[in-house]
Amino acid sequence: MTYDERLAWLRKSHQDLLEKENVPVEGNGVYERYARPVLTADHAPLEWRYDLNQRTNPYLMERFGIHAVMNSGAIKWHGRYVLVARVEGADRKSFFAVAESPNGVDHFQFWPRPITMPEYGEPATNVYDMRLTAHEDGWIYGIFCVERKDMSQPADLSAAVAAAGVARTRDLVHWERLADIESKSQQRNVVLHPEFVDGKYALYTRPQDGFIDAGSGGGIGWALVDSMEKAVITEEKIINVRRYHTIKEVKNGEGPHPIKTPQGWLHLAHGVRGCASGLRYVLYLYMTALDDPSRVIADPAGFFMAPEGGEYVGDVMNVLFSNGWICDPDGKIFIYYASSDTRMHVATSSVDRLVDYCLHTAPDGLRTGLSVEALNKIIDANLK
Ligand code: M1P
Repeated sequence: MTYDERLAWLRKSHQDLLEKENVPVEGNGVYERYARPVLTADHAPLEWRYDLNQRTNPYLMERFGIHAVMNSGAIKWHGRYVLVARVEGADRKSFFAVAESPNGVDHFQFWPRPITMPEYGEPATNVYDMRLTAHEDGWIYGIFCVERKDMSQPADLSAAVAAAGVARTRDLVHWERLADIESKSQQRNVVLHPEFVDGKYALYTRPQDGFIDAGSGGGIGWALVDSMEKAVITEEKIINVRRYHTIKEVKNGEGPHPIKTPQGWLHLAHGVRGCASGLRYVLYLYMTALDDPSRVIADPAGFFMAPEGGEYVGDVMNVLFSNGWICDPDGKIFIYYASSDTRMHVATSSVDRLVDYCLHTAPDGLRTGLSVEALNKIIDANLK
C-alpha cells in the first residue's frame, strides 16, 4: 500500500469500528449482555497512535501503542453516556481518557485528548480504575488507585504500594488533584458514597496488607471522613466480608458507587477466588439500608456475572471487573464491565430487576447441604 492508501485504510477501519451497532443478547433474565465490546484499544484515536505526517513517519507506523481499554468509571453527562476509561499503553502505564456515546451501548468515541491528571506528592508510577461520584456537595470526584514503587524494598522490582488518589472536576476536562487518602493500610477500590452521612463524606474502602494481597483486610470497608480535600481514615469497619469457599474468598472490592433505590442502596462489587489457572474475578451484587448504607440487607449467593466466551481471554485471563454503571431516570441500568483487563463491555438491566435479584436470591449457606436445600425450595414450588 502507498502511504495515502494506508492512511485511507486506517481511517476507514477506525470509522467503521466506531459506527458498529450493538445488539442485546437474551440471557438469564437478570441482565442482557451486548454482543460487541463497547470500547477497545482499537477505538483509540489515530492521532494518539500515529504520527500522521508522511515526512516524519514515511511508513505510517504506530508510534504509541495502545494495548488495552478497561476498568472505566461511568457517568451520565449532559445527556451522554460517558466513560472515564483506564487506557493502558504498550509500555504498561495506564492513564485516564474520556469516551462518550449517545445511547450507552455503541458509538463510543474518545475525546480528542487523554486526561492530564495533576500529580500529588511523589509522582505515581501508574494510576488506574477511577470511580466517579457526582457528590451532593456539587463536585464530581474521581477516586483511583495510585501505584508507586515500594522504596522500602529496593531490590524487589515488583514491590509496590497502592494508595487511593483523589481528584475533582466540574467538566471532566480540568481536574483538581487533592491529597491521597491517608489510611493505616494500603488501599485500592476506594469509592465515594454520593451523599453525606452524618454530615461526613462516606467511603467504601478495601484495606489490604500488600499491593496484591488483601491479607488481613477482611473485605469491603466503610469509613467516614471530614473532608475530601485531605481525607484521613481513622476508623474503618468491614461491611461486606470475605469468607472461605465463596466467590470472594481471596479478595473483593466495591465497584462503582451504589445506586439509591426505594428498597435500599444497590451495590456492585467484584469477588476474587484462587483456582488452578490463577485468580478468578467475578461480579456480584448486594444491598444496604437506606438509613444506614453500611448495613447489609441483602447478600445473594455467588456471582451475578462471570466471564463468558471470549471474555475469558485477554491480558489477565478469567477476569470481569466493573467500576462504572449508569442508572437512567426510567430505572434502566447500564453496567460497564471490563473483561480480562483488555476491553470494555456493557450489559443492561433495571433497578426493579436487580433489586428483585438481590431480594429473592438465597444467601450463601456456606456449605453444600444448604445450597441443595435452597435449590429444593425452588423445585418444590415448581413441582407443586
Ligand atoms: O487484574 C485484575 C484486577 O486486579 C486488581 O484488582 P484488585 O484491586 O481487586 O486487586 C486491579 O489491579 C484491577 O485493576 C485489575 O483489573
